[in-house]
Formats: sequence, C-alpha cells, structure tokens
Amino acid sequence: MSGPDLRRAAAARALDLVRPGMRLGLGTGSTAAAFVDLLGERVRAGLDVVGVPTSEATHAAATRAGIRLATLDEMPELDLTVDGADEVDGALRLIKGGGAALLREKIVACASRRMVVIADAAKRVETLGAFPLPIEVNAFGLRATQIAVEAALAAAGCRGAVRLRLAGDGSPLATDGGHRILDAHLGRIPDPEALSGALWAVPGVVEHGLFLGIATMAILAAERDGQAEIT
Ligand code: ABF
Repeated sequence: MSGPDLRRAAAARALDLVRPGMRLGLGTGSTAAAFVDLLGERVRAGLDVVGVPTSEATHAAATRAGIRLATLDEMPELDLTVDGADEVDGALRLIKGGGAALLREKIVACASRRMVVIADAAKRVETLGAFPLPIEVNAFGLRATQIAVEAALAAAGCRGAVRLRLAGDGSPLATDGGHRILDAHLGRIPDPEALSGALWAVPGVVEHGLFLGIATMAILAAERDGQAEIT
C-alpha cells in the first residue's frame, strides 16, 4: 500500500470518533488533509460539525470540502482535534511542526478535550529526535535567539545543528503567525520534558514542536498482507 493509502486509512478510523454537533480542531499536513477530505464527504451527506483550522492551508481545504468553519475565538472549547505528526513515541509524545503550523496546532490541540494523532506507522519511534525539532521564534533578533537556543540545547545535553528554515525562494520561511522556524537536528532527545522547559525559557522562542501530554490517542496505519492494519 502507498503512503497516501495508509494515511487515508488512519484518517478514516479517526472519522469514527466524530459525532454530530462536534466542535473539531482540524490539523495540518497530508494525513490531516485526508481527514478533512473524508470529513467533507460526511458533511455533504448531512453530518453537522464545525471545524477550527490550524493553518491557512487547512482553512482553504476545509472550505473547499464544504465544512462549516469558525475561529478559535468564536469557538474556544473544542471536543476533538485530529492532526498529524512527524514522530510519535510510546508515551504519545510527539514532534510536530514539519508543516510550520506547530503554534496554531498546539493552541488548538490544547483547547480540545481530546487530541487524536493520525499517521503512517512509520512515524512511530522509540526515542524522539531523528526528525529535526521545529522551534518557532520571533523574527526580531533572530540571530541572537538562535545563539541562545543553541546554548539552551547544549545545556540540556542535546547536540546538533540548528538551521533557519527557508522558503522555496531561499528567504526565511514565515509562519502563518509571522514568525520564523529554527530546526534543531538533534538525532535523539533523551529528556523531552527537560528540553521543553529549557526552550520555553529562551527569550524569543514562541513555541516548539514537542507535544507532551497533549495527544490522547494515536491512530497509526501499517501495511499487513496488502491491507491497512490500524494500531
Ligand atoms: C502537521 O502534520 C505537522 O505538525 C506535522 O509536521 C505534519 C505531518 O505531516 P504529514 O501528515 O503529511 O506526514 O500536523
């Protein structure tokens, strides 16, 4: 089975959790996009839900799908957020932000009673960190913030290059919130909780891609005998 097939299988299982009248957080990335696509089919068949998108891209996709949308200010308490991830460990700790939407994703996920991660089972890891950790930083004083981030990583026992994420035209990528992303290529993160606190203490850091104690369930799809097996 292809990657998109597995992502769609995970998204379809998450759809089983949706009930009429639910207030939904809609994630970002290709797996979340599969969920939005499938949800749109159910909405067009009469399912009554309202969604809060986590990015401009998701807002556009959900609008095209015919899903009724609200802002988080209009609907500050959500029932369920469904979103993808870059890595998931055995304690449901995540690295997110490969899609540069981590800030709104974390805000929406934390405004939800439940946050369910959907992904290809290849995202399951024993130890977080092989995927570069996205760190969202204010655009002001970027170089000074990067130096402070590098010092905080070293103090937390993490080693690796920290690189400013660039857009396709080579300019610094700007997030939906107008911030920048530093990607920390750490290899492994032995103590995510300690690193989370160390990064939050750095002036200029807006948020980071460690989602700890937020996800309540992971729906992972793997191929078994040509079929999608959900774990
Ligand atoms: C988004 O989904 C990001 O947080 C994460 O980086 C991305 C994963 O993308 P995909 O589902 O395409 O693998 O939520």
